[in-house]
Order: sequence, then C-alpha cells, then structure tokens
Amino acid sequence: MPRFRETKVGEILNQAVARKKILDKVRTADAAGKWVLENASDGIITSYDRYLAQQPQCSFGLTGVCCRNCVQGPCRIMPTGEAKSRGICGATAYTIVARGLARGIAGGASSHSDHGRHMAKTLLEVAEGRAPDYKVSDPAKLRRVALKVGINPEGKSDRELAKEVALKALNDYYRFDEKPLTWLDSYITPGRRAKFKHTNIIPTNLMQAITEVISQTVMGMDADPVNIIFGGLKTALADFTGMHVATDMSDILFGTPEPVATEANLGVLEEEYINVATHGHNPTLSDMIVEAALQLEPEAIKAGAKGIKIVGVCCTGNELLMRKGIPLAANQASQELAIMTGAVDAMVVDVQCFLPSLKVLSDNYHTRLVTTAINAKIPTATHIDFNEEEALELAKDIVRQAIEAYKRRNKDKIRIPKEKTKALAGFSTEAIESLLAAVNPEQPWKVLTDAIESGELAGVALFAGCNNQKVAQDEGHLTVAKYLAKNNVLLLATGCAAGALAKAGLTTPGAVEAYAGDGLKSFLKRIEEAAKPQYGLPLVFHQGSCVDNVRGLDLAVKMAETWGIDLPRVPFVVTAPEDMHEKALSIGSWFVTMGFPVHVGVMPPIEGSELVYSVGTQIAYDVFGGSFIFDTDPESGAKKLVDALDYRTWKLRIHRAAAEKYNTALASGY
Ligand code: SF4
Ligand code: MSK
Repeated sequence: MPRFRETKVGEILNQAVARKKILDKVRTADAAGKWVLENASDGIITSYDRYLAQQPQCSFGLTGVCCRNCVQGPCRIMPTGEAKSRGICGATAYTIVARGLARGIAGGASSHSDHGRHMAKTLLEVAEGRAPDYKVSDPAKLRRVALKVGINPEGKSDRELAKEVALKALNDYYRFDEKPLTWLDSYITPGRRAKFKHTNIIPTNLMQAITEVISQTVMGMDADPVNIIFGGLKTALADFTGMHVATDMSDILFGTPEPVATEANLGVLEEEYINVATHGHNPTLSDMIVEAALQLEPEAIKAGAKGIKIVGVCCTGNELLMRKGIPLAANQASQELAIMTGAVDAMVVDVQCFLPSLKVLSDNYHTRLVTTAINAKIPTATHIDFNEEEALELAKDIVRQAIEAYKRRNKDKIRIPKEKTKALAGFSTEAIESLLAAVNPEQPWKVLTDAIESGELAGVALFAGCNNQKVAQDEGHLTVAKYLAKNNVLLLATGCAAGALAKAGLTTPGAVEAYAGDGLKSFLKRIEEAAKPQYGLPLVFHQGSCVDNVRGLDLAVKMAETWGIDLPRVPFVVTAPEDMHEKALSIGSWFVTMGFPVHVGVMPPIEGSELVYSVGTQIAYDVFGGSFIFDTDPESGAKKLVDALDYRTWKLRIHRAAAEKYNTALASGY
C-alpha cells in the first residue's frame, strides 16, 4: 500500500531551508504564482504558508481513523498491532474509515446537486418569465436534452419546452416513484443500468440519496464497511445526476461551448483596466457580470481606467472561458495570489472553492470582496444576495463597487506578473463530435475508435480535480499530461486540472508539437486538415468546469456505442493528480462505478483500513470493472494509466480479430 508522502516538505522544514527554496522546489509549478510569492508577498500569509504551518498533520485524521460522529468522541483508532483499538461505541477502523468516505461523497454530491438544482430553477424561471435578463440561448441543445430525457419537443415553443425540461430535472430531486433518476438513466449504457440494478445502487430521489447516506453513517447505524461503501456509491451516482443536470441546464441557458481562443494565468490582469475577478462555480451571476461590465464601460472610463476587464478564477472562470473567451487568471491554489497583484478591484464569489482567507487578504489592498450566495458568506465581506429576478441590476451594483474600489488603488502595491499564455477552450463533446464529423460525417466517433484500434492512439484520458497544497501546485497535472501525451493518449480536461494545463500552455496547438507522440500528432493533424478549425487543435481539449466531467462520460459512452461494448471495456481513464475537494471524491467514485480506472494523486483518508482500501482498488474492479489507482508519484501514476489503456486496447483487438474471423459482432460481454 503506498504511504502518504510528506517527505519533501518534512525534510525542507527540518533543514530550515530558505522560504525561496521551498517555493521554488515544492509549492508551485506555476511561473506566475512563483513570481507573485517571491516578489509581491510583503509577508502576507497565504494557503501555501498555512499548509506548512499545519505540519505535521494528525496521522489519525490523515488515515481516516478519527471519528467525531457523536459527542462521546473524538475517538482515535489504532487499526493494527497490540494497541489495536475500537471507538467508545465499539466501532472498528473499517467502519470509521468507510463512514468518513461515504460522508465525503455526500458532501460532493450535495455541492453539485445544489448547483444543478439552481440551474434548473433558473431555466424554469426563464420559461415562466420571472428571469427577464436570461433566455434560452441554445434551443438546439434544449431539444436534444428533451429527446434524451424522453420529452417530445414537437410543436412546442422554446418556453413551453424549457418549462417541461426544467420541471423534469427538478423532479429528479423530489420524486418518490422509486424509478431510476432520469438524468442518470438517460445517459448511461444498458450494461451499466443492469449493473447498478444488480448491485442495488440506483438512486431514485436525489435529495433522498444524500440524506440516506448521512443517516446510514450516524452513530449506532450501519457498521458494515461494504454496505456503507455501496451507500456511498449510490450517492456518487446521485452526484453524477446533479452534475449532468447542471451541465445541460447551463448549455441551454448560456450555449453549448464551441472552440474559443483566449489567455490564461495571472498576467491577464491589466494595470490600466478595472479588473473584476469572478470566482466559484455558478455561471448565472458571472454571465450577468460580463453584461454589466459592457454596459458600465463609460463609467469606468470616467473613473480614469481604459475599461473593465473581467477575469476568471476556478470553475466560474472555466465557465466564462469556454463560453465567452474570458481569460482565466487562476485556478484554486493561486486565487489568493490574484489579489496580491494589487490589481484586482473586485473579486466576486458565488459558490464552492473560494477561501475564507480572501477577506483578510483583500483588507491589505483596495480590493472589494463580494459574496453573493445566501449559503456562502464570509464575515465582513460585502454581501449582495444575488437572485435571477434582478440579475442585471445586481451585477451592475457589483461592477460599480469595483469602479469605486479602483479609485482607491495603491499604485505602489501593483505587481502583476508577465506570465500568461494563449489558451483554447470550449471542447464540449458536441464540439469534438463536429470535428470528428469532418473526417467521417456518417460515423464521427469511428474516427476515434479506429485510431485506437489501429494503435495510432493509446486511448483517452480525462483530467479532473483540483489543486491540493499537499503537492506542488499544477506539477502533478503537468507531469501526467506530458507523459500521457508522449504515449499517444488523447487528453480531455475539466476544472482546476484544465486551468493548470491552460496556464502552462498545454491547451494550445504549439503544445502538440512540443509534447505529443507521433500517433497523437498524426491523429490531431488529420482532424485539423479535414475540419480546419479556426484556432487549430490543442494538445489538451478543455471541456469546462468540474460539473462538466459528465462531458467526458458522454464521450466514453459514444465510444462504447460505436464499438457495441460496455464502458468497462473502453480504453478511457480518469486522473485527478491533485484531488482536494469532497467533490473530487464523489466524481472519482462514480467514474469507478461506470467502469474506469481512476488515478488519484493525493491519498484520501482511507489508509487506516486495509479493507476499505482494497474495496476501492480491487473489489471495485471485480464488481464494476473500474477501480482507484492511488499513486502519489505522478509519473508512476501516469505509467499505470497507460498500462490500463494498453490492457483494454489489447483485449479489444483480440476480440475484434475473433469477431472478424467468425464474422460476428464484437462480443459485448468479454
Ligand atoms: Fe466514538 Fe462511536 Fe461516537 Fe464515533 S460514533 S465518536 S467511534 S463513540
Ligand atoms: S474549482 S472542486 S478545486 S476542480 Fe471546480 Fe477546482 Fe476542484 Fe474546486
């Protein structure tokens, strides 16, 4: 079992090596971030410092054997040896570790599902005329989604259909008819449907799936670790459902992403402009901020600026990047550094992944920090209760706060790094299908599956997940991406992983020349020559924010359908080299149940139980065909992913040869 690796940081702390060396060697691989930490920190404490200050972290917590599920606790368990112990109630290590894992999945599922519910509610408000600043921007997607979930769009206006689709999505949250969730059932293969039924993990009510697992894991309830984990997997499938609702509703409201060119990294901030950073996950507010900024440009010029520049942070940043070409300033770990440039006049946050420290930090500058969600406030930050009925007016209010703050700027504190790079984004699964259709209009996905069968490509990998202060920012993403590209793996990315790869220039055509193996190069070139995309094709296809991981699943389903096989046979893998959030736990878990190898680069707290660890790494493989690959060494993790792809492709070829020899269809059940 790989152990938790803290050696680099531990050694450096013990040797009291200078802070500069810590930053250079350990904390971040992001050139702009490094520059800010070295040149603009003014002794300000950031999460990079607070991580070091937290060392050594509690080994009970790190391995998941600390329980606080009742007030008798905390109970800390010694899992093995003579000191082997139980909690006060008698709970053993495997019960406590499984409970912690399942509750983590529930945290992720509730975040995504709440996001999805909000988007469906916004679509309903649009349909009922209660959100005048929004509209159905993508009627074609509305009709595609309607058909997918079993609604006949014939003869219905956009508003009528939007209402029906929104109500059906909301119905997944509240219904009690014991039928599988629509946004799960409609997007999976028949094989997965049967597998989930057989293993009794199909959620039938999204809210209920989350409450069930919390109830299952309170003191005095389920002590069976395997049963608890299966409860967690049911919740993970509920998470998938909420994520797919979020992605579909966002596409309908704001448009299905298409390839777009922009820039990434802190160098996108501009001293002469009023800089407004939008941060979080929900595109409803940020979309309006973009519109408000356009309308208030004259006020900005009157205040002495050249104009208003909107930049993105984390997944709200990804939402704006892929649909509007708004530059991405930072991913999760460097959000504080954006403020430390002294050039951010307002940072507006919606939900998830923003740090409470942003307020303390912004107090050192002129920056106005604005929270906007009723359930996500920071003490003493400005709070504006955002709602869709008055969206544009509220967005203007926020932008005006930025204009006011701009007038209080301290020019001496402005230190913007030069580093920024070109970035392509907007590669939704639909956009990729259009590109492939330029080569084969009748069977676009056959272009991809043929390339894998012929050995030109080794398979497809999806980069997901976050930054995590336990590892150098972005380094894991970059190492795994370069290794896979060299080995001819087609790369997709979402969330802060996509942000990391964009900031390092890997979402550009130039990166193909620099990092792709010959097979990947020739595959991309063939598509480029046929489709003639305006900006060329990048090494990594940026698919969006963290809810958009479902786009990767949709793509894998297309591959499975083209081959006529189920998902566990498809040469598709997932990697989260810097997983951090509970949402990453949840996403990884549903990808495993869908049948994929999932590499995780930072150990979640499960090492306190051999049993739970082996359920994730081995039993899951036997039951679902997918499993976790825990490896904290990015290169070694990447090698295992290539091995997993090779194994699947090898089996595929053998069965293809047999099918051709006996003139049969490719066997689906091998
Ligand atoms: Fe301790 Fe059991 Fe209470 Fe957990 S539930 S804190 S193990 S007594
Ligand atoms: S923002 S969940 S750190 S991807 Fe989606 Fe990034 Fe992970 Fe948050």
